[in-house]
Amino acid sequence: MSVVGIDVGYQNCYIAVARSGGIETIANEYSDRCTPACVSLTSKNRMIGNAAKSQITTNFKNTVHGFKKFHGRAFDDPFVQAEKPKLPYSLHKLANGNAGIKVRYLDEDKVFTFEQITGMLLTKLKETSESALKKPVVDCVISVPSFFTDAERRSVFDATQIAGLNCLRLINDTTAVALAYGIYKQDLPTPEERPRNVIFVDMGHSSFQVSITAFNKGKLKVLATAFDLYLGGRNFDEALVDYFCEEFKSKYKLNVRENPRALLRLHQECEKLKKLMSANSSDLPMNIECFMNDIDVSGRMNRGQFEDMCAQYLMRVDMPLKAVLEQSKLSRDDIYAVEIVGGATRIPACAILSPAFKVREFSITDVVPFPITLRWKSPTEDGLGECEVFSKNHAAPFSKVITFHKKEPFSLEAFYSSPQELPYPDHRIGCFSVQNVAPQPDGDSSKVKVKVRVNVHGIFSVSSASLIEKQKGEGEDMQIDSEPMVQNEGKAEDQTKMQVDPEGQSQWDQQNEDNSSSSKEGTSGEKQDPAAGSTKPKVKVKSIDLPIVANNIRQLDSDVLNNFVEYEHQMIVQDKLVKELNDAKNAVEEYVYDLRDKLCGIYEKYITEEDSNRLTLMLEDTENWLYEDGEDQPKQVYEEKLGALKRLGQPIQDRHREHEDRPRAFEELGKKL
Ligand code: ATP
Ligand code: K
Ligand code: MG
Repeated sequence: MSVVGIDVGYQNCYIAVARSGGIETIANEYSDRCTPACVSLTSKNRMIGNAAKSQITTNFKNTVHGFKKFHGRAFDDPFVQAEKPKLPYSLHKLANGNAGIKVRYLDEDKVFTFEQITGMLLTKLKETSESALKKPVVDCVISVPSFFTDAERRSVFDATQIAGLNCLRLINDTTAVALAYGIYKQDLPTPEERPRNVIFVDMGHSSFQVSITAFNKGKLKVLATAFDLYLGGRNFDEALVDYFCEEFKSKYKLNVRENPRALLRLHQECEKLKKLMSANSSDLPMNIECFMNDIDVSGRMNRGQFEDMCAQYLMRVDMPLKAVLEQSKLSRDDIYAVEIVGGATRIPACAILSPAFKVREFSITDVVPFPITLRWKSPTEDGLGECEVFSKNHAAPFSKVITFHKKEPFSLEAFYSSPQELPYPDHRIGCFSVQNVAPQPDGDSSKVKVKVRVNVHGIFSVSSASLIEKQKGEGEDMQIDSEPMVQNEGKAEDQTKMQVDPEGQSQWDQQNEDNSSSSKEGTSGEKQDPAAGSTKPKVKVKSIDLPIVANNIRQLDSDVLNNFVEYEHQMIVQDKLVKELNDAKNAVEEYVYDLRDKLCGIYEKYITEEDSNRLTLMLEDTENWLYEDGEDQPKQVYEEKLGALKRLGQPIQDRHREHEDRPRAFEELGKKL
């Protein structure tokens, strides 16, 4: 089974796969290595990717693009509200308060969540992978911005479920770039040597991300990440759009902003102009025919002028670069290189996960971008308290065990502890209730070990809890600490080691799960804790797993998610039916053109003039029918039409072939004699 790496961008998506010769980006049916992040809903089907992009200006109310940052967000979220007036499609407030979209689909008003929209996009990318690889694709790695919070990550993860993918890892954009950089380097410093520090800079369409990563042979460790959430290619396009809106207002008295279709066209033209300016410093024209009210518009722009217009954006590039240096406490002299990317360059990252392609073991340690705090309370006991469980830039994935002493069920609230730096309006992550906690038979508090974790996807959870039954003569464990104790479980490297075995499945995920399940033995927390490991005697204790009820903010209910999975499946079937119908219709059209050409060419000698004229007339009728009554017929009608034409065309074709074959047959016979 192949693992594909998918870079789901705000504007562009790329798929990479490891093949025997190296890593390859997969081309779609348009021979394009980049698939637009665009979904268009119509009265008959869905169009996704390139086909949807061509609908942006024609079916603008039902063509969804630029939606990546709506994942895991409330409708009332200030970011969503700020974007809303700029969108050609309608946002909708869902029952759970999340933002969704409202479109016409199959001639009905329909509301979709962004998990569903990204799910549709992923369905398309899955199909593209499958047709390129000629086998089913299920396992994938998806890149997400390093600044994505818990709710956003869970939302993207749900989208992968809807598309029927098995997401092995949500990898941070800049970490994926770092992995792609490091995996082939032969000259990285040995583990004993000072690491090589590299800065990665990713300017996408919607945002700007920077990381500092330290490399040694076989491993990378992200030291810090920083970002400007609202700085990307989009800003440059918008600067041009603003400029031309003003220009066309004064020059042609056109109010472009009031015409969504014209505005979308202007956006497309401005992006083209921007790209032209990257390669060309001279004055460039901007011409759009029949732009609005039948008016052709034109304007000019050059690189110098454009850079002046964008000075405010270019200035902002410095801040995140300074921030990563500051956080990592490195100076400019400690930096080996600065690698600048955007778009397709990052995706070779998936190679490491592919069993088909033997690569060296490479360990990845990422960071927790925002500090996470846990607060606990029980209904009656006092002992309300809180503790920062993951500091900023803490290694991830990572698990910790926290020991509580409790007589009754209690709940743990997780939240991001520095709201001022959080690019998300709600600092809560979720609430986790630890259930079935009871006092010991002698009335004392029970020892409850709770495991908290930031997993490979960068998602936080209270992943397990167990009650440790008191044993006689246990010594210091009998003491009741009033303060909960936090212990690291293992070194970060142990948690993240990824091994790729050439013939097996990608194992690192399992290995990670193994790591976590090993903590079910009561002593493993202590055993691996560097501080306590050597001094404490191993004691055999009885531990009972406790159920945890998790309630994460903005999370889809599991039955809702299951319905979405089912509905996606129905839509796939519907799209397939429409495709078969279109194929049947196209087959008629193709046959008409082909036969007509041949009647005046190679078939001329094999049909009487009278028959030929009659058949040509019939072909013409069929062609007209296709544009009129035959425009929208069931598949069967097209199949019958094609059958009827073939009954007339086939005998001519047969006579032609017979004639062609005859001399060849004589020749063969001649050879034999
Ligand atoms: P994000 O990372 O924000 O989710 P993305 O991954 O879709 O977005 P990329 O594919 O990395 O974005 O980059 C797309 C941006 O790069 C667009 O704004 C596009 O116009 C811009 N771009 C592409 N080629 C050029 C070029 N030659 N000159 C200038 N800009 C370009
Ligand atoms: K991209
Ligand atoms: Mg990107």
